[in-house]
Amino acid sequence: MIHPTTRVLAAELPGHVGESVEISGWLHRRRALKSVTFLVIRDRSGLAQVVATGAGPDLPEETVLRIRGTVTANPQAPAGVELTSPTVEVLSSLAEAPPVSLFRPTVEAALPVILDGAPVTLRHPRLSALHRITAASVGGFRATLDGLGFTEIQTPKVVSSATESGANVFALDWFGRPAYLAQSPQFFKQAMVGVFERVYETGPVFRAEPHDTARHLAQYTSLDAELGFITDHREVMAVLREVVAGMVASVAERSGAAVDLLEVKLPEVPAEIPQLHFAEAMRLLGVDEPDLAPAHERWLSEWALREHGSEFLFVVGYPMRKRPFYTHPEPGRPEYSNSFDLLFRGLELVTGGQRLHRHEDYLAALAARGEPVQPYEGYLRSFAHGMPPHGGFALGLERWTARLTGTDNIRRTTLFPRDLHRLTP
Ligand code: AMO
Repeated sequence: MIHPTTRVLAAELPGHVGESVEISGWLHRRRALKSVTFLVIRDRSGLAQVVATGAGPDLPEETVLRIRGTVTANPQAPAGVELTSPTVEVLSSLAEAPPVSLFRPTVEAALPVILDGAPVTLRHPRLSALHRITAASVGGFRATLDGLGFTEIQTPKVVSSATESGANVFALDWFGRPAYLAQSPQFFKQAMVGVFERVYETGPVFRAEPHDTARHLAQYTSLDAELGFITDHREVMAVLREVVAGMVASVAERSGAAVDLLEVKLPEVPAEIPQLHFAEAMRLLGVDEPDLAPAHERWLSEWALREHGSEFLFVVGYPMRKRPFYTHPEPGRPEYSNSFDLLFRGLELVTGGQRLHRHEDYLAALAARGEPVQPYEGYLRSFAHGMPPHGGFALGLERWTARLTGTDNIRRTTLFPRDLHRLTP
């Protein structure tokens, strides 16, 4: 038998004025004045003020408490109510003090202190707010694609061949056989187009990138989608536009308090996101390179804002030689591809495009790159058995929340980052 909880959340207190209620949470802040003691209690909904007469219980901040008291209106209290005449029960006392003062409005500690202490430091409302926004974003990603007839899938994270390139894979021993941590669900999501037509996945991917930058992790969360029966990459871009708009709407709806706390300026997603061909981008930048450098991405984002009033920009038609072998070439200009990146506030957020879909095209593409067919046999079966023209994209979740919230380093939008130096906590 499940007993109905008698617990009232901090945010629900204004609806209970005059009643005796029970709240539970962490002691966020204790302030003893001459004749009264204020206890601020933090739960998943927010903060509640409790007023005890006299010295009140002398407990350290972060003690876990259950408190019974009377909900009393007080215009000076946060949300206009406070709990008076409290009885306080300790549910859990502390073995150690937190590494940062969680009650201060902002966390001034250096990034490594925050990351090392993640189980505690993330309790700070400003730090947990970032992750509430992430959760709302994933909710929006799912809801949008569910609405467009996509099926959610889960695919293996241990694989037998590299998906994106031979470099940057973590090798491991799988019962005596070589195996790798998956760099992306690319092959599986394509194969599942052959089953479901439209699929998506949210999950971890692994890149053995030795870069020590503010935008690279060795494990990140990839929001992937793939759809069949497209004409070309432009249909994929149209779906992506809907997905991004759905994510922004979900963030506003499901994590409004976090958005307000962090004073996040949510972007407008234009009905049609402006786009620029890679060749044109090179001309504007006055360079001739096979790929965009981070400084180029920043410049192009500023250009899109200036010229089109958009914080998003599609760069399409990247050179084939910089894209993976499954990429579909641009008809009539085979040195370019039917691929795109979506830039958001100065950073590459999404990569996607149209894929090859004919078996013989895959065999030719692998041969042209001097790659053996054998490691890709499982993948190539989909194409041997008939696949529609298809394409898809992958959005880096930690980058998304970082750009959305103006956060300087994607380690701050990752609960437990894994990078060149970091394997704990
Ligand atoms: P790509 O390798 O460009 O494409 O990755 C897609 C998106 O993932 C994010 N990203 C990263 N985020 C954090 N740390 C990293 N090391 C990192 N690397 C990439 C970026 C990037 O835009 N299979 C293709 C996608 C597709 O075509 O569907 C792929 O994985 O936001």
